[in-house]
Amino acid sequence: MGMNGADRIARRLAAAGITRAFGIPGGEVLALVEALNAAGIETILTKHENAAGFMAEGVWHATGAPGLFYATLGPGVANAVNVVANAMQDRVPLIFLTGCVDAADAETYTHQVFDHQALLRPIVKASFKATIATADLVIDKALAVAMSGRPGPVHVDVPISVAEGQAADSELVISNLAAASGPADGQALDAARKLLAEARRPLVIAGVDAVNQNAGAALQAFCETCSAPLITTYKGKGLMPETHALSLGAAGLSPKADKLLLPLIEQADLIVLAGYDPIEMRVNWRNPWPSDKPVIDLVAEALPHGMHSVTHQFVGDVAVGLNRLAAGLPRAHVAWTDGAPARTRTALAAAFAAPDQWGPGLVFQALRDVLPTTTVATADSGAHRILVSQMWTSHSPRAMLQSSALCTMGCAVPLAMGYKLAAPQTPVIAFVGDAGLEMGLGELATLRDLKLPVIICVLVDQSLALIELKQRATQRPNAAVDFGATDFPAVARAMGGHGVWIDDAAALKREAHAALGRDTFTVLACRISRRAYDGAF
Ligand SMILES: Cc1ncc(C[n+]2csc(CCOP(=O)(O)OP(=O)(O)O)c2C)c(N)n1
Ligand SMILES: [Mg+2]
Repeated sequence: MGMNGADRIARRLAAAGITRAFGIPGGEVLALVEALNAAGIETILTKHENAAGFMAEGVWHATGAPGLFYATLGPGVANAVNVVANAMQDRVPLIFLTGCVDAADAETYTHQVFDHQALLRPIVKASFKATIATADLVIDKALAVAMSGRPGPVHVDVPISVAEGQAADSELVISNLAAASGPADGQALDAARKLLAEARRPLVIAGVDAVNQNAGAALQAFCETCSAPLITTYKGKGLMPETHALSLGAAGLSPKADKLLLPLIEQADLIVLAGYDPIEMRVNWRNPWPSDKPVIDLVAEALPHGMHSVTHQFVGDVAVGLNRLAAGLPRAHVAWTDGAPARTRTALAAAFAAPDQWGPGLVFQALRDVLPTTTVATADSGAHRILVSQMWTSHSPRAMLQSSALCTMGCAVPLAMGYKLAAPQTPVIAFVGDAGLEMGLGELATLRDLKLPVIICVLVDQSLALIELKQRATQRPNAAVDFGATDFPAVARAMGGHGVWIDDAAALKREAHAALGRDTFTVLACRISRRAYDGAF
């Protein structure tokens, strides 16, 4: 029996290590769904295409293979726009397969038909349309583009006649692009090494490129060799264990953290940017240092961001770059003899210590205390996310997943689901606001069907707390930010899980412990007051 285009597509995806695909089929992708399963890629039904994309991202974090999701033509594609934009901004390698009508039909048939590629092009690294001769070839190209340099989403539009038409494999198969290398010997590297050797107050800022290039171990060795304190972005949390004496935790969205960190940056006589991509950072991180500050920038790909100045840039592998930079360093490098980084670390710990009374701070602290250090947490978008990102101690990279560039709501639960599906032994908790959970509530049914014991901690304040804070801070009248109470425990039960109201830390710890041993999902509905985040971050 010959192979159709869908089979050739599926075979290439399976060869790349992909084992799961998420989405909602329509008639136009049925051949693809059949072929994916035949190739050993399990197709998982979700309730919304957007959540499908985030589940695919969760699988990527757990396995290292690019995420795969699909949508049918028209409304399916339109529903996925948010997660595609997220993958672009948040540097996630996602392959997005869509079904479409054949070109000749599109000239005369209009029902559900629009130009998928035109819609998606501004928010993908590349968009391909498969033809019968190139169905497997475009998949190899898509995989290479999605995973190379700074990862991101790639779209492949598959016309029905291509998916269903018979053809032989194309001869030409694109191999993966060459691995990134580090800075070459030469004047530029010598100059940077000299700067580092002479620095007495070096400081390192690391971000998502370092995570995607697995540069954590090299980063820690570099910081220790140079006695340099480390600030990460939210995506960079855990690149070095946040319990490490040189860790100053994460920054990006909290003015309170910035107030302690920016003065230390000012004192630094050298800044080393290790895979730091400022797309995660808010306005305090625009020009956070003067343009004559010595800055060595190790980055996966050049980024024309204009967010800050650098004096020495090296494009390539961040870990190799760090190793090569430090290789020139004399032993027993002495730095920060006045102990300023340690004082900043102490001040940060005090600023984000959980208060004694019940509220979001105590929720995050209590859960961090009882959940294993191997736990993977996800966070949605909102006030809860900023506080939990500042408070949550990450022990390893990719242990706190979130949308910190696009900052979309509705990501935390499906990210947690995808991760848990691919790493069933790992405890997984999603932190989400009440509005964010309501935005994606349908996926609780998917959790039920997949029998995934994910823990969902929802902060119930009947408020778009982050937006309400901004509204009040700008002296605007209260409007469109408050909403009513949802009985989340009842919803959880109705959708096949377990749910409980929580009003104190002791009950929270007890219920979190019980959730770890349950074989279905648990919603911990933490009831907090409106305006509970005032002054918290
Ligand atoms: C899809 C989307 N819509 C709107 C926003 C703007 N926004 C950012 S935070 C937020 C409030 C979210 O409320 P909730 O989920 O209850 O979290 P809280 O701030 O209360 O912790 C909103 C509306 C967004 N980031 N994403
Ligand atoms: Mg809320």
